[in-house]
Amino acid sequence: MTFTSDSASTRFSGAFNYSTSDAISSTIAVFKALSVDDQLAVLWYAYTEMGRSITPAATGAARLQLAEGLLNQIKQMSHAEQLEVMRDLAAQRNSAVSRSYGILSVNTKLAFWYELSELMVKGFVIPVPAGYQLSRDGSQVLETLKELDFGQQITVLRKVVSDMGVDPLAD
Ligand code: 45D
Repeated sequence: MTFTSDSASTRFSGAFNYSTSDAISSTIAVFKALSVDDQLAVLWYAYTEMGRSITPAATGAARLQLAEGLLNQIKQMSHAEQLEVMRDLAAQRNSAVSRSYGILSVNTKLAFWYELSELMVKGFVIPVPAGYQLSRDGSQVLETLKELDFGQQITVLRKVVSDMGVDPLAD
């Protein structure tokens, strides 16, 4: 079998596309294998890195209205309860908050996490402890995420936040 320059370039671009989508899917897979705490910490660090590129306008006020009740509820909770709620979401544990979250659209789920981060910055939500140590896999996920472009980062984030919580309408 011979290879023309044409097929070589096809193979090259195929490999390139593969490695891009591979970076995305492996980042998602490694993220999902992290401990619940590391998942929350990576999300938080991702937000601190991306914060400037996500404009409040882009997240859409209308979208947030759907999550507003949930966010207000969380705002009223003690720090310990807030942490528990977030751990329940990441662990897909069946709780009232996980079920309310589960019916949101994917973009509203992203907007929800974005807003939680804003509430953290404003001091309404428990902060990540200053000395928190990510596992090696956690740091790896974060580094890979930083190297992706914005659209690819969104793809990863959409997938991980859409899997969180519990879909009360599923089976
Ligand atoms: O004690 O609608 C630990 C666009 C350790 C446009 C902890 C968009 C133990 C369309 C567990 C760490 C696509 C731009 C404590 C939307 C311990 C549109 C605490 C995108 C205390 C929405 C951990 C929006 C804690 C995007 C408190 C990209 C962790 C939004 C908290 C991205 C983590 C939002 C939080 C992101 C993370 C939000 C709140 C990445 C939030 C991340």
